[in-house]
Amino acid sequence: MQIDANPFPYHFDIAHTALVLIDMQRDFIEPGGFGETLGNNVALLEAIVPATQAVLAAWRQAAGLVVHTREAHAPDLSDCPPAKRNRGNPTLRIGDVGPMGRILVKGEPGSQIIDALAPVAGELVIDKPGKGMFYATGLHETLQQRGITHLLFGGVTTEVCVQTSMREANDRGYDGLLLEDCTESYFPHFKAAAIEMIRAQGAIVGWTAPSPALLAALHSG
Ligand code: TIU
Repeated sequence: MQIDANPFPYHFDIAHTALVLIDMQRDFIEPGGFGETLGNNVALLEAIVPATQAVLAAWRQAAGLVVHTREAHAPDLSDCPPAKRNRGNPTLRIGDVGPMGRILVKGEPGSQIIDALAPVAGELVIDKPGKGMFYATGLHETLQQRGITHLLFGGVTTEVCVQTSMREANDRGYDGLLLEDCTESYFPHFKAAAIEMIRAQGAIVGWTAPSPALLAALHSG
């Protein structure tokens, strides 16, 4: 299968490709979570939900593997480096109680994937303590066991957890493609810059494409 992508076409086989949705959890997308405690306007991120829903539905229809990640720490914060918790001057720190439960803690309401993109049986759900999806998660081994070589990315935020995960994936030998309208940042110019730097220099980190290009590939089979 081929996607009309930048900087050149992206070839993939559904059986060896996973759709990875990064951190589409309430903590980043709804008021009262981690994103807002950092001083961000979270409203911007909701705009990608319809396009991401359409991709998820089409990918499920095609029987492709789906991976959902959440940035979430153990309740005792043993996997949260003090440097991460103590940095800056947020209104609430990781582990503190906010309007959606404890900020960025596993099992709390804020750490749940938003309803519109809720995981279903058979999909992988990965809690990660870092920005990148491979750090301290065991995900590389799981994907290798399943024969996954290609990764299609969406999620938030583009230049933080999505870009870090794409770079980690690139160094591990995966061919990654970022779905441009299924990712967003609190800073639109950071999103634009991340997209440009990913696909520069002959896809130095990976490919990018608008989601209709993926849907067209799936429909033409
Ligand atoms: N702050 C910010 O842009 N992002 C994060 O802290 N985590 C993710 O990107 N998921």
